[in-house]
Amino acid sequence: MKKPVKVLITGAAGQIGYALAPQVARGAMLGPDQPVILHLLDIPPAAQSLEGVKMELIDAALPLLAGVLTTTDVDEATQGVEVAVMVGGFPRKAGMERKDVMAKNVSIYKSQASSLEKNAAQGVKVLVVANPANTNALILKENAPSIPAENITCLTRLDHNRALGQVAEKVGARVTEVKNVIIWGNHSSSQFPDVAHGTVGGKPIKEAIEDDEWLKGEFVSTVQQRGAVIIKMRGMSSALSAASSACDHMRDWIHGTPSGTFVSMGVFSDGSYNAPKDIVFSFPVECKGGRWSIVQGLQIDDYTAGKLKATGEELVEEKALALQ
Ligand code: NAX
Repeated sequence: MKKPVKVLITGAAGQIGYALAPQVARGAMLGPDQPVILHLLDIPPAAQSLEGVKMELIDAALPLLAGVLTTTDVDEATQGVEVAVMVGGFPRKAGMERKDVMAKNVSIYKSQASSLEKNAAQGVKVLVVANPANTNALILKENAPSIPAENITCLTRLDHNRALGQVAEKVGARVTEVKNVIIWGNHSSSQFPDVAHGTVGGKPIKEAIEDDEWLKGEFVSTVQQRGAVIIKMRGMSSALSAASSACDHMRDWIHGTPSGTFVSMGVFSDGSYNAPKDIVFSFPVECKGGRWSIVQGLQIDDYTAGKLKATGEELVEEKALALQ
């Protein structure tokens, strides 16, 4: 039996946490033979609910679950973790300015960054889910200088998976037949879902669909606005799909992407494809040996370049707001 891996989930009493914890404990993130010890963190008002989540995890008798720690103490939660999924954050409430929400999250991510830096296992891999995901990840990186920048990422895999799903639905294919879509930029409505390099059943998506108007119009806006539509339909934001995508993100990062397949991850920008440097930007990446690398050499037309510029500018603006 392998040694259990300690996995931190912050905001674990929330919607995504509730969906994510059992998926991790069933091996969806680290593999079907990898035991885990879950470190579940939330804030004091959610402490009782967090205990309830722990009780359910015990009741589910999950074979890979080697332990559950529930706590409202950040330093206890980050102790020895090899994987950290940062779901906790401050939501935007009615009447709140964007900069006020940002300030709240900056302060959360600063203190959690310091705690991870102090207590996490060397080589900890961090995935930020909480919004504004790219900028929270950037704040975390800035405040945990001893954690390598390449170990800090944010979730745009849900948007990527939404794009795969839309293409599959449109052509009536299984989602596994759709490959190499890209989400560029911010996990916000400025993101650009791009199918120019994607295939379905081995055929370029553009040839399989032959409807440029749909690909440039409805497809893009459906992926960009999907989160808002789910809120309208469910009365709550995406949780099942966010949790599932977080597992996909970490699994591919750790175990690798299949040869010739790339996925979208929010990673620290090196300026590839003219994206601004020193922000967390979603790129197409390949993963091997526990490391990601940005797929290079894709042809970018003027239309796409304009979309990348716009989402990059939004991220630069967010960064300025966060650093105020
Ligand atoms: P919930 O409000 O259900 O849960 C958030 C949890 O975080 C709560 O239990 C809260 O008590 C806790 N929390 C707040 N401050 C904390 C702190 N300082 N330390 C630890 N825990 C803290 O939200 P949920 O629906 O689970 O969404 C969580 C986050 O994911 C939100 O920021 C949301 O906007 C974001 N999302 C990001 C997505 C992505 O693709 N990157 C998609 C889904 C989701 O919208």
